[in-house]
Parts: sequence; C-alpha cells; structure tokens
Amino acid sequence: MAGEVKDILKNRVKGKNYDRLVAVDHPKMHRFIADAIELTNPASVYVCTDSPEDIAHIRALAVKNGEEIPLNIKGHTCHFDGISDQGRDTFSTRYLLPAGSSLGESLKSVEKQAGTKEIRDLLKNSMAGREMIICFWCLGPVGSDFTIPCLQITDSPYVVHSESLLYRPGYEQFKKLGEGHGFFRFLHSEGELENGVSKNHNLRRVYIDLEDELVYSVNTQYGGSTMGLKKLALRLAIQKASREGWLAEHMFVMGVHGPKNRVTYFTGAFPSACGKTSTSMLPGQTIVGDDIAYFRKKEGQMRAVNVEKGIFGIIQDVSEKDDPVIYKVLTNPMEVIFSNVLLDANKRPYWLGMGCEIPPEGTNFSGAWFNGKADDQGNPIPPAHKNARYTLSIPDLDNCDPALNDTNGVPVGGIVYGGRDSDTWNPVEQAFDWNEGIILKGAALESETTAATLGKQGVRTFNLMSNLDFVSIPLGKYVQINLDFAKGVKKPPLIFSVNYFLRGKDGKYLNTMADKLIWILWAELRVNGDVDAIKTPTGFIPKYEDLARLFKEHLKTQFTKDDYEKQFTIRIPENLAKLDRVEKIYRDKVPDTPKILFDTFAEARKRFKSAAEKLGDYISPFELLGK
Ligand code: SPV
Ligand code: MN
Repeated sequence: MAGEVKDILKNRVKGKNYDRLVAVDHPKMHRFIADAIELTNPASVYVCTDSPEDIAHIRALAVKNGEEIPLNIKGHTCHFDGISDQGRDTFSTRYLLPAGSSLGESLKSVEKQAGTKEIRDLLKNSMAGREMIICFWCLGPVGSDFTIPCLQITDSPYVVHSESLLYRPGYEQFKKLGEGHGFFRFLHSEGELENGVSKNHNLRRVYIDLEDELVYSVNTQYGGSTMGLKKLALRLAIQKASREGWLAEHMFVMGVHGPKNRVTYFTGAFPSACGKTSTSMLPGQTIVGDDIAYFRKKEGQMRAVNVEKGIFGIIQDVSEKDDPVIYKVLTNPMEVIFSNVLLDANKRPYWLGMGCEIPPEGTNFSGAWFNGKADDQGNPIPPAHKNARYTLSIPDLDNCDPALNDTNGVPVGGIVYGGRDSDTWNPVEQAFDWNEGIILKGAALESETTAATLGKQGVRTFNLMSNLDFVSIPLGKYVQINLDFAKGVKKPPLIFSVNYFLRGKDGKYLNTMADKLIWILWAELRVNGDVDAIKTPTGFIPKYEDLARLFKEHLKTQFTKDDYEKQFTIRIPENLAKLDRVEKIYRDKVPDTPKILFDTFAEARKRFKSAAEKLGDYISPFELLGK
C-alpha cells in the first residue's frame, strides 16, 4: 500500500475494519477507499465481510438508525423514501463523458471534468457524523466467467441490507482478485437528511463514469439510484459487454415447465412495471432471476445467468388472485424489506391492488397519512406509492430454480419482449427468425411510461429491448451487437413478443393477469416443436385449439373463439403507425442505425400493406387459416 493511502486508512479505519481492508491486496481498491474517506469525511468506517454476523449487524443498524421499521411478521421490515424520491430519476442520471464525445441524442451525459467536480462537491463532507459502510459483492454466479466483482461504499445500512438480499457475497472474492483485476465501484451518500429522508432532492445526482467503471450518487435513497449493483452496474456492464463480446440485458431468466417434466429456459425483457417479475414468478414455473441477465456464448449455445440473486419487485397489484406465489411469500415469515407501502398501527403493510381493503389512515412515504391527504400541489397522496416495492432473496423461495448459481448459466430456448401496449401487438407472437425478432420485436419495443421512473405516466415511449434507460453505447451499435450475437449459435433462441395490456374497443383489457401463463407455455411448446402456428403478416400466432387446451388444462377456464378472435386479430393500421413512429426515431436520433433495420421495417410495411389490400385492415386469425 502506498504510504499516503496507508496513513489515511490507518488513521480513519479502526481495529478489525482496518485489518479487513489490509487482507485484500488491491492497491487500486485501497486508493479508492482512501479517496472516498477523505472526500465524504465519515465519523467511522465499517468494513462488511460476507459473514452472517456482519450482515446481521447491518440489518440491526438499519433498524437502529430508523431507515427500516420492523413489521409484525418475523423477518419483515419497511423502508420509506422521500416523497419526491420514489423512482429512478432519468433526468439527473447521466454519463460522465470526456469533452467532445457523445453517445447519441437519447443518452444523457455531462462533461466529465465538470460533472465529476460537481458531484464530488456535493459529496464533500456528506458523511460527516455518520458511519461509512464498505461492502463487497459479485454480479453473476461466483467463480464464473460471468462474475464481476463490485465495491459499494455508502452511508445507508438499508442499501447494504438490500444488497445482501440481492447480490452474491464478494469479500472473499476480492481477497483472491490480484491487483490487476478490475471491479465496478459505487460511492453513494444520502446527503443531508430531514425527517430521515434525503432533503436536497433538487441536488440529487447519479453520475456514471464508463471509462473508470465508477458511479457516484448523492441526495437520494431510492434503491434504483443507490444500490450500485442494480441499474448503475447494468450501465457499466453494457459497455463492458460490448467490448468483450457478451450481452447485458434488462431481462428475467426463468425455467418454463413443459410436458413430461421438460424445462426450457426463457429470458424476457419488459420495461419496469410491465409484468417482468410476475412472469418470472408464474405458478408452476421456476425463477432464476427477475431483472437483469448476462448472456455468453458457450460451445455453440447461448447461455444466461441472473446477475442478481434477489428480487426488488413492484408490489402494486400483487394479490392472492393474480400473483399467488408472490402474495404467499409476502404474507409469511421470511426476510423481506417492503418499501413505500402503507403501515397501519399494528405495523401491517398495505399496498395498492392487494385485493383487500386499505385502512383509511396509517404511515406512508409522506409521514402520517389519512384518506384525503394532499401534497403541496394539492394532488391526493395515495396510501402506498405505485412504485412501492419488496426486496427478498431468491434462494428463500420454494420456486427458486436449481440452476440459479450454475457457473455456466442456463441454455436460452426463448426470448420474450413485452411492453404496455393498449392497441397494437397480439398477446403472443413468434418472430419469423432471429433478425426479425431483434428488429421488429426488441428494437421496435414501445411502452407506456410507469411510476418506476419519475415523471408523467401513461405516455407511449420508445424503449428498445426495454433497456433504453440503461444502454451506455450508441443505440445503433447496441442493435447490431444483438443481431450479431446469434452468430455461431447452433440453435438460436426463438424470439416472441407478448402484450399483457391489449384493450378492446370499449377500452377494457382483453386479458386477465393470469393469462400470461398461457402465452409463456405456448412459447415453450413452440421452442420444442410441439405445436403448429398460423403465419400472419406480423409473425406466427397460436392456433385456437392449442390455446383453448392450455387455458382449460392450466387455468381451468374456457377460452372462447370470440376471445381468440378479439385478441389475435392483426391490427394493420396500428402496426403500420408503430413502424412509422419507431422508424422516425431511428432516422432522426440514431445516426448509426444498421441498414438492415430499415430494410426489415420496409419489408414488414410491404407485408402489412399487401395483407390489408387482400383481407382488410383488421385481419381475423380465422381468415388466415389455410391461406
Ligand atoms: C426497474 O425500475 O426496472 C427496476 C427497479 O427493476 S430499479 O432498481 O429502480 O431499476
Ligand atoms: Mn428493472
């Protein structure tokens, strides 16, 4: 250790904590920690190892400092974020880029030198009087070529407690790294607090330095902006993956259980709050992960891992009826951190859409809450936030897939792309091939905005691969890398689109939440060549008989021909309008768009138009049979 760094660490990190740092022989890590201490000036430093005692200490600390409140079920606690800190702040989250460089119009950035100075000024003395916690985690299964070691520094025990549920331990890994090995670094401070929540939300900043694989965040407590390993690491990983020839995606990974005990692995990309977690937790299936996947090619196969080992899931609409697996977990003893729900006087949590009456008063993210309470602008404050969440560890679940920690990942049989789309896509459809799937399903994805990000909700927004918020390379390059990824793969995964949010003419949803199970089971049958499909201008759709059988067998419901026709009618004008909207974005904002994207759009447009000339604007699947 260099003399100056050693002096700082020796003076500021006491006893066993110092020994724990010295046990990791990594000068770059020591330099980073010494710098963070000098910058944020904490009263003390706690170095957290992988031991259960250390994690228990952190858990107790989060309760002691008021960041978590113990609830009435063993293992449950609740955390509140500030009223204006309830989702990812896509405006203040920016890439630090050297002067003169750009990632394209859609990716927000700030000049590196000025941005670094700005955020370091905000971090200056931010931990004065508080304890700094240093902790170590791994992205991906430990000891695999997917693994990325990460160092998190924060003044929030809630962040560390959450990370202990969400990520695999990394202290012992850091000891083995060797000084040349890279790692991702995250420095977070809640900043000044008022009533226990970050006060200066107008000075909230999350700045991502891609070159140095380092992220700073300040004046925020919301998990998506503070837990470095979640979406901040995804941004770093996308850039790293593009250099190294693998993929980092905003996707679940799940085992879909087909006939005769067959398990086929699927990955699926959905924008936040569009059914990703509830798909990965479907009854009868097994979960590998619900949010972020890394893909690598191994011996001619595409294989994926869950980068995490826990769930930070949206709780709204989790009810016994619609999400029985998740509901059961959230109402029984187990380690769970609820965030931004309503607590009654008995410390029981309530959330929107939980399927029971919500009490007229309690405590929520606005403090003491009562029915009719309004915010500063006079808007009613809901009992629980729409982006209220729960955090838990997947190995604690009965439906945990046995391959969760497989160092080779799982072979990917199918990929699904889905968004919040009221009028265009069918509930499920298979793309004609890999390129069409990547371009017309993934790269053309649009979705209505949700409460997972700050800002207006319900606005139809372009969101390629559900990953737009996290892509850290030029968008055209990102599409090309996805296209190229099937090269050398013997049997590329089949690609599907799904849409759980399709509405009829009366504006009502055409499906129930439970129906998604059927779309996924149908896709599994397609991957294994068990069912035929109908070729439409937009892709392959299921035959009525196959769906009717699956509905009867798995949901015990009758799927009528009328349901089928309403849901699977090809809506040509809407599909054409979508092509126009998305193509305009690529033409206007993505100068490096691969030519094949425009060619594929042009062919699709031709196909849609010639079908409409023959069969009309709205084409019933029954009309296509035999044609
Ligand atoms: C999402 O919003 O996609 C999440 C939660 O998974 S966050 O950590 O905020 O990204
Ligand atoms: Mn997500």
